[in-house]
Amino acid sequence: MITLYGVYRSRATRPLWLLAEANVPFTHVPVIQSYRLATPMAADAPLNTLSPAFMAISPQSAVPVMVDDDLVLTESLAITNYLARQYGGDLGPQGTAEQAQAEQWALFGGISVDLPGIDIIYTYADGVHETPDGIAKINAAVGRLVRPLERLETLLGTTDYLMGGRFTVADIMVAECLRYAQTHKPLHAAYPKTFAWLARCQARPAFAAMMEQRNAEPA
Ligand SMILES: N[C@@H](CCC(=O)N[C@@H](CS)C(=O)NCC(=O)O)C(=O)O
Repeated sequence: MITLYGVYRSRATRPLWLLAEANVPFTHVPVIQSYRLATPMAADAPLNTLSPAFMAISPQSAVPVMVDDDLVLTESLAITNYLARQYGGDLGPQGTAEQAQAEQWALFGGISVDLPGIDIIYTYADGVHETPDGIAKINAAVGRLVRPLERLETLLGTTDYLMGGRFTVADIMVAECLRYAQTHKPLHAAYPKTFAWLARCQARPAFAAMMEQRNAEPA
């Protein structure tokens, strides 16, 4: 039985979207990030990333975490890949070459796309995107995205999806990493095929269902 720890307002969206696509039963434990609480160690604090009960499962003190029988996994993209391979049918890689490609897309998303996107989304969320510092931060993040987005733009000129000509775990992982940068609209005009692909992925009912749960959580 799968247990997924982590609120929807976290990188848990990656495995949560996959689970919704695959229609797999699981137990959801909405562990919240400690930094979002004034007193995470208070006796009446909700279960959070510093709670001893959670740290007993994952001393790294971050979400998401997945437990499936004896297997405990941290890292959202490793969890998503595992779930796809184990329970995802065609969403998962078919054969060795696709396994390697799925790993490649996980690393691509996690290393090249996720953190510049985080810089962008927090700059907007903090309301400083029009200040000189905010503009500089966004420009630096956009600069780090040039090579990965050019790569996606070239690929998506030849195929509708990242792997195997069909929607897969690779699309979920990279789309969720890119969602953070989506806030910055000039990127849409600069990389139209990439953002058309993102819109295609986000038009899926499982994405909408996942986002509905996310939006229902307090910000
Ligand atoms: N690379 C990790 C990052 C995990 C991570 O930073 N999670 C954040 C939420 S998205 C967290 O749990 N932070 C907890 C804290 O700082 O207290 C992954 O993708 O799983």
